[in-house]
Amino acid sequence: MYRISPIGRKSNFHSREKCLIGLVLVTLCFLCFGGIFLLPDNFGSDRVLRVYKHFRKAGPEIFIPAPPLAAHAPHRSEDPHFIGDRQRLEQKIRAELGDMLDEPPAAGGGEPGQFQVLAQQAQAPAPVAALADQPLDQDEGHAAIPVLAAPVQGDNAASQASSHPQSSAQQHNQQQPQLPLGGGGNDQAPDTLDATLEERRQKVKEMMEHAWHNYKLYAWGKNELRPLSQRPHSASIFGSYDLGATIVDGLDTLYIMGLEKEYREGRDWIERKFSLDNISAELSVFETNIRFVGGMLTLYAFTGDPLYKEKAQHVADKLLPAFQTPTGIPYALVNTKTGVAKNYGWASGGSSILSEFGTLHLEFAYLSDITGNPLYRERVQTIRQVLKEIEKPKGLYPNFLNPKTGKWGQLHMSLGALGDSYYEYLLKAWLQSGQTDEEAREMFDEAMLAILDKMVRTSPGGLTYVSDLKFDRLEHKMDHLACFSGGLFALGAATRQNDYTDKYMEVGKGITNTCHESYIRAPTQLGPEAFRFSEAVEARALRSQEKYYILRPETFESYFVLWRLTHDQKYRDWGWEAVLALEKHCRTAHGYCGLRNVYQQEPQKDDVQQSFFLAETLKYLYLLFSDDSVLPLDEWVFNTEAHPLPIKGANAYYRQAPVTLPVSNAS
Ligand code: DMJ
Repeated sequence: MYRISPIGRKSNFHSREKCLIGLVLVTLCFLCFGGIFLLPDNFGSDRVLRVYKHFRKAGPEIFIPAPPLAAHAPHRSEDPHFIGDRQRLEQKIRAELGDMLDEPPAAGGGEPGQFQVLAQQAQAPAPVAALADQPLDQDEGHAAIPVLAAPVQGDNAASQASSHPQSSAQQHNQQQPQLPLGGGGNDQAPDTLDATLEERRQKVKEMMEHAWHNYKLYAWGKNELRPLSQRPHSASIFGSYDLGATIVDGLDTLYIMGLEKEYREGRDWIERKFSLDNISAELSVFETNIRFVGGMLTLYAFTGDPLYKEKAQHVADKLLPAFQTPTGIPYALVNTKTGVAKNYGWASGGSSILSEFGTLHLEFAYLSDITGNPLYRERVQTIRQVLKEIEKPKGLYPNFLNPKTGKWGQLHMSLGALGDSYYEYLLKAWLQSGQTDEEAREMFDEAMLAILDKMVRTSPGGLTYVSDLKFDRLEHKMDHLACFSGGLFALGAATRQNDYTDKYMEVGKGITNTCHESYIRAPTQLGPEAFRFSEAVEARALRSQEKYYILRPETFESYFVLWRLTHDQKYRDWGWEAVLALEKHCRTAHGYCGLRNVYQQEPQKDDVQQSFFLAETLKYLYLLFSDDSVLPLDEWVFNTEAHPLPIKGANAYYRQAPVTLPVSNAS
C-alpha cells in the first residue's frame, strides 16, 4: 500500500528524497560532531590519534581552522595543534599586554633623559651573614657547588616572636626587626669597594628612579605607565581599575635600594588609596597574588608595618571565592564584588592553568603564618594534594587541569608559558619552610627529572634548552619565560647534595648560557619572547610574533642566582651588557618601553613600562651588583614576581604569629 504524501503524490519519490536528506544529515552530523573525537583533549588513545593523523594528511583545515591572522601565518607544514596552542598563548599575552601589540608605533622614541646619580645611601650591615663562604674551584673555571643548608630549627628570632602573642600594632610599636632601608649593603669597607661594581649598582638604582619618577608624573595610582604617550596603561589582568600596580609591585625594590622618599610616597598611597572594596573588578587570581599579595607580604617582612599584612590579607580574601570548585583547584579569574569566578574561554575546555593555580603556595602559606589563620595554607595544601595524587603522564604535568573534573586537559607541557612557576614553587615551598616541607622537594625532583629526560635537549651547536612537549612531540622552542629555569636548576643543585646535584647545576648553567646567547644573537643585545632550535637557527626567534621584548626579567634572574652560587664574573658581565642594552634601546625621556622586534637595529618601542620591570628586572640587576649579604639566599626566597619572602627558621624577619584556633577548638 502506498502512503499518500501531503500533496497527494505517490511516496516512491518521497523515499528517494528521504534517502537524500538522510545522507545529507549523516554528512552534516559527521562534520559537526566528528570533530569532537578529534579535538586535542581526546587524544588519550592511539586509535583516535591514528584517525586524526589520517585526516590530517587529507587536510587538517577541515577540522581545525587556519589561524585568522594572515600576517602571522605559520609555515604550512606545521602541526595545527601548535597553531591552536600558539593562538591561545597569543590571546593570553594579549590579555596581559592589552592593546600594546596592536598599537601603531608612537611618533618619536624620546631620548634618554638626563640622570642624576645619587650619593650612595648609608648602608647598614645586613642582619645576618651572607651565603656561607664557599670555596671556589677556580682551576676548573667554575665554583664548587655550595649547599645552602637548612636552618637550625628553633634558633631564631622568628620562633621567639611566635611564642609571645601580640597584636600587630603592638608588634610594630615594639620595634620588631626592620630591615635597614637600603636592604643592607656591601660588606667591604668603602675604600676597598670595587669602584666599577658600585657604579653599576648606582646606575641600576638611577634607572629605578627614572622609571618611578615618570610613573609618578604621568600615571600615579594607575596600573602602569605609557612612556611615549605619557599617560597611564592598564592590562586586563588588573581588571580595568586603578590599583596602583606599579606602586605595589615596585615598592620593595625602592626599599632595597634605599630610595626612602619614594618608598614613603608609595606607602602613603597604599594606606590612603589601595582597596578592593566597592569595586567590581575581574582580576587574575595568579597575577593579583604574585604582584599584590606577594608585594605586600615582602613589605611586611621588611618593615613589620601592620598596614602591609592587613592589605595582603584583604587582597587574598578577595581571591578566595575562586577556590570554590569541586576539586579546590581555583579558577583563573574572580570578580572582586560578586565573587563570581571563571576560567579563560581559550584554556582547554574550561581548564585552569598549571602555572597559575600552582603559583599561590608561597604567598598563601606565609600569609597563614603571619596572620595565624590556617585557612590560606589549607587552600594551597588542597591544590598540592590534587597534584600529588593525580596520575602524571610520563611523570610530567600538563599545563591544563579541569577544576570541576580534576582531569588534565591538553597534554601540553612547558617550563615556559602556562607551566613555568609551578615548578618554581615546588622548590621554593620547600626552601621557604626551612627545608622541612619534604613533600614539595620530592615533587620538585620527580618533576625535574622527568623534564630532564623528556624535554631538556642540546642543540648541534652545544646549547642546552628546554623544549615544549605536545602530545609526545617536542617543539624545539623555548620561551623567554623559561629562562628563569637556569636559576631554578642551580638553586635545586645548591640546596641538596644527591645524585642529581651535578646534573642540575650543569643544566642550570647551560640554560642560562643559552638565554644569554639568545640576547647576544640579536643586534639590540636583548632577547626575544621565544627562540627556536632547528637545522637553520639556534637561539633565535623565527616568527614575527615572537621577536618582541617586553622588559622581562627571567634571564637576569638566572644571572643573579648563578652569580650568587658560583661567583663566576661572567654573570655580572652579562648583566652589565643587559643594562647597556636597556639604556640604549628601551630608555626614553619618560620611562622604559619594550621593543617590538629585537632583531632591528632601531626597533620600535611598545609604549608600556611593565610593573614587573620595577619589581623584577631592576631588582635582579641591582642585586647582581650587590654584595651577597643583601638578601642572602639562605634567608630569603623570591616569589615569582621577585618579591623576597623570609625563610622559616632562618630569618629574623619571618614574623610568625600565633595560630588562631577556631572557637570550638580554642577552649
Ligand atoms: C612576571 O609577572 C612573573 O615573573 C611571572 O611568573 C611570569 N612572568 C612575568 C614577567 O615576565
